[in-house]
Amino acid sequence: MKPRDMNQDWISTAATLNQALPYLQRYTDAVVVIKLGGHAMGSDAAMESFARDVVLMRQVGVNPVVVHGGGPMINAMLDKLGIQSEFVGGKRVTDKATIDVVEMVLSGLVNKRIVQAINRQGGRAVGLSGKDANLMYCEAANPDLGLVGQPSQIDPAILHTLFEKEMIPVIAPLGAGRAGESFNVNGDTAAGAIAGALKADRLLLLTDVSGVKNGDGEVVTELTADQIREMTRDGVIAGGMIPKTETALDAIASGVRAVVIIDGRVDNACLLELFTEHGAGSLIRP
Ligand code: X2W
Repeated sequence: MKPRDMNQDWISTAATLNQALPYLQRYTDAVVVIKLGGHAMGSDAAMESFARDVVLMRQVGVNPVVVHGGGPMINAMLDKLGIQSEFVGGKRVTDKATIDVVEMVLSGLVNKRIVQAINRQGGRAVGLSGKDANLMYCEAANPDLGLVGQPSQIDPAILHTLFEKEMIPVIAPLGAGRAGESFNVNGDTAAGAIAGALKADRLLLLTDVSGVKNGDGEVVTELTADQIREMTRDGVIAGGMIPKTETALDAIASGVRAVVIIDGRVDNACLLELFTEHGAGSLIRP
């Protein structure tokens, strides 16, 4: 039953919708690539909320693309199977036994969990990996890392086909090798390469930090690519933020209009960024 009393909550909900109009208009037909990391998909409630955000985007005419990770889920399965795993420079050293587990976990469990969550909210999500319709070919990133792939050729045609049908692509970061091998691609790297090939309007990197911080530890809401390079040179950007900002710079160099590093733990982080004046996290532009 609809509540009849016009309490403050409902009035502010209506006002929020009203104020969203220019943002909704701005993003009609926009391509928004969202990287959902394994750490950001903890509880079923968080997944449900994320799925609603994505379905809402699609409902108002945005073309969302979800590229996911799943590092913690891969770790759990490798543990169960007694397979040792190590990371070098933020990438998982991947041998033949490991890639089989990576593919099973990402393309199987994680991808289908996201697809199902979106479809339960009324969307039409389609699960893919980089292997489907030649979406992402890779080369070995570094011989020391084994089957870790660097995307070398992206064919986004399948994504445009899905956009035309108002379907939501959900992509597991595995790539095909020219010799028939499978490559494990870091989720951020895959999201950046796919966003670049689509010349996306936005790449949203959902993380578990509140954004890029300056020397005083405050989140910087807007940065240029040059500022990112300077802050990296000065050691202000360091550690786990470096792969994110590198992905952002690569994506911008290949034609993505802006990249946003946002805290995926905040409720409705994607909506806050796209459809409110407030924005969220750190916006990086050319
Ligand atoms: C990652 C792929 C999953 C991923 C891995 O094997 O863990 C490499 O490291 P998150 O949750 O986004 O970290 N691949 C090469 O990126 O997951």
